[in-house]
Amino acid sequence: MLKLHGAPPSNYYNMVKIALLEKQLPFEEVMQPPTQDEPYLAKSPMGKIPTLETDRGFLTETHAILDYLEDAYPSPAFRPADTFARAKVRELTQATELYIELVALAEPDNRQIHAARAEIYQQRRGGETSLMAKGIFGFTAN
Ligand SMILES: N[C@@H](CCC(=O)N[C@@H](CS)C(=O)NCC(=O)O)C(=O)O
Repeated sequence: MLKLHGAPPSNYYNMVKIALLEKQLPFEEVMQPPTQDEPYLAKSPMGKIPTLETDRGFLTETHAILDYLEDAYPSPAFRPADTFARAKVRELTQATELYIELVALAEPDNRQIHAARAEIYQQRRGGETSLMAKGIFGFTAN
């Protein structure tokens, strides 16, 4: 059975979860905050979420996962059959990620986010549970 590793506060995680639900695929959710700890890095080389566990191995990067689900389970289809319409859908999703989601995260005035991220990475280097796991995701990895 497919297993989705990650946590609901992540928009990326929710994109994959919605895809799985819309395609009515049986899957299990494995609560996992982002972490630089082993053994999660063996599943997700950047330590990011989401990760999809398949019978052929682990997949990361949301768009790669969505492409895989669409190709492996074509019905019901997310992407229109028409090539131009399909590109327009991709244009919308990619623009949303690049110019809205990522810009919001990188907002230069948002010093608190930058400070928190710096602390998170510092803690990871020390091998402690990350602030992100405690504060944002509300739980720690097993
Ligand atoms: N490019 C990745 C981005 C995923 C991502 O940034 N996820 C966040 C949670 S919303 C994360 O794992 N952050 C931890 C980190 O950046 O180390 C994807 O498309 O899946």
